[in-house]
Amino acid sequence: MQNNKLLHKLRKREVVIGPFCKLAEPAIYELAGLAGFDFAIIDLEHGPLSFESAQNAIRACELARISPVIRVPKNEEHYILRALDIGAHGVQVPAINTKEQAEKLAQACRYYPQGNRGVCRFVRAAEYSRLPKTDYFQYANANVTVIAHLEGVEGINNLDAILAVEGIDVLFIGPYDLSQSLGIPGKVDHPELIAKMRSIVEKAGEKGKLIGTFVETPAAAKDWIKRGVKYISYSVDVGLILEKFTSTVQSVL
Ligand code: 3PY
Ligand code: MG
Repeated sequence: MQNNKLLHKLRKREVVIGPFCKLAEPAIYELAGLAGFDFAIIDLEHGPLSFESAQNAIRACELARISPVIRVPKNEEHYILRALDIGAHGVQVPAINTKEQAEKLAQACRYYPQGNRGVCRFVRAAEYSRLPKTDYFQYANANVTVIAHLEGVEGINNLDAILAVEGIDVLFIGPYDLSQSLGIPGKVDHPELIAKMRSIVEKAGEKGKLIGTFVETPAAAKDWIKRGVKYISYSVDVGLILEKFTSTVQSVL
């Protein structure tokens, strides 16, 4: 695992920023690195990428010196171990609603004794078996970043229990799914949603837990950073390209 910029900065409690990415093209990840992002989230929940193309995206991230994170489709051991085996520096996992789901996630990301991640060292993350056997397992446990999405009313109702689970590095508020769960789908600026998000951020801050969320404007990013959010997922590769394409056309014609 090279250039783990994400973990390095989060351990110092510095703010990190990166986009969700739905494109498989390795140049996107090189561009993200050149732009100065800390990480890119390769989206296997909503994006069309396969694990094979995600592996190439990870290679591009490493060359570009940003941390590849994979958002897996769901909280399932098999997805998580494949994401980590191909070399993701972290996993981001949707819809964590209970303490038991959070524990299952934390354990799926780590080998014994912290967890029960399925074992194979003939994988990219272990340099295809070149890394010494015992060192690899310890190294992998110490260097993974586990990001749990809190994005439903059930999760908010269980917030205290979820915050107490060891091995969740970042609790990530998904405003879109949360808006749907609150019965106001897509209204991510709705005062009720913002109030809920602020109270999660405050509660997590009191417990010393790192918090992340998704933003689409610099103003929103700055506001959440001011409130203590450290993991800023800023928009989506395709959305950022569309925004720039559109403003370019509009500025010329
Ligand atoms: C959500 O908003 O639901 C996400 O998962 C991230 O944008
Ligand atoms: Mg979501």
